[in-house]
Amino acid sequence: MTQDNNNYADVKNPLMDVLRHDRMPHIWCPGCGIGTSLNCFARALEGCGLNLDKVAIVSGIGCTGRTAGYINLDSFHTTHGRAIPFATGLKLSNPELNVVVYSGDGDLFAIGGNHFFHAARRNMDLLVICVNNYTYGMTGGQVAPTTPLGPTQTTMPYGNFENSFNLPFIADACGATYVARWTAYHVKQLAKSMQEGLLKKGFRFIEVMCPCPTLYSRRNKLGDGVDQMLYYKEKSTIKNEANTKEVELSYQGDIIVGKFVDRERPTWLDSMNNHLSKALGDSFSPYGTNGGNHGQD
Ligand SMILES: Cc1ncc(C[n+]2csc(CCOP(=O)(O)OP(=O)(O)O)c2C)c(N)n1
Ligand code: SF4
Repeated sequence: MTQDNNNYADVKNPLMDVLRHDRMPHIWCPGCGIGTSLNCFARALEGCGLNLDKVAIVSGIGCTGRTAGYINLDSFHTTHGRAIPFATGLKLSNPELNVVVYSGDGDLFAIGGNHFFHAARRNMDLLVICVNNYTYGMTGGQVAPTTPLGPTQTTMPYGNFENSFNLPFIADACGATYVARWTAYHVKQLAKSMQEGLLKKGFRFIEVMCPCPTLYSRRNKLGDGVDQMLYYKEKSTIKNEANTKEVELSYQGDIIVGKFVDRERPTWLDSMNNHLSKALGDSFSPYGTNGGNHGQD
């Protein structure tokens, strides 16, 4: 290292081992929060102690969907809205894998909403990380199921009049074992939460609020990525164990962040094995029980 001469050319980015250098530069706009969220995820991977050969990441389509291509894990960039069913197949065909779904709010809750509900209901053993930037970034800023009442979008030129989803409440009501929300401002808490999510079993959900300065903020005259970070800083309150019914978001309103749910439920595979062992006795061989060590050696 030659730091004395202020020459940092030889300094290795500490997260480079977790990223695919050959895929850089990335496609994200200046001030976009997706990269910040991915930095937190890379830190969580580095610190979690899992064998990364047994961790896989699955994304749908969208700006957030590009994450799968930039992270140095076995990664899959699937079709729009289908990250969860793809990840379910991956987990069930190789239960030793720790499978992470990383995608946008449009991908996971519009076209992919049905898959989200059922995977959570079944307690499929997946960590789902949703970047919520309130919009369909990649396709030009159409209204999303998370867009709050009020702001304009390309498909809502006079302001959005549709009610939006409260994502932690949906995840909680459908039975997720872990539910948290952070913003791109809360990098330490987010990285810790992602690490907890990686190490827990069952259907785990983390919402990450991120600025989309190019489409959402510019269209609504909210400034750039830094202005949105200031908004997150000033309007967020940490409230662990908050009632998820009460964490609804509104346009530039207060934001409740924290770990809202942390509970135990048998995963889909555990339930199937228990049920069929009881029903069929010795003629049934439980399937995938070493998936219990969940990405550890
Ligand atoms: C079946 C199908 N329908 C629609 C599209 C177009 N499409 C691609 S990305 C996207 C929206 C992505 O929004 P979001 O998931 O919020 O991700 P962001 O780009 O904001 O990160 C849409 C509608 C598609 N690729 N495939
Ligand atoms: S369009 Fe929005 S979400 Fe997509 S990379 Fe740019 S800032 Fe990020």
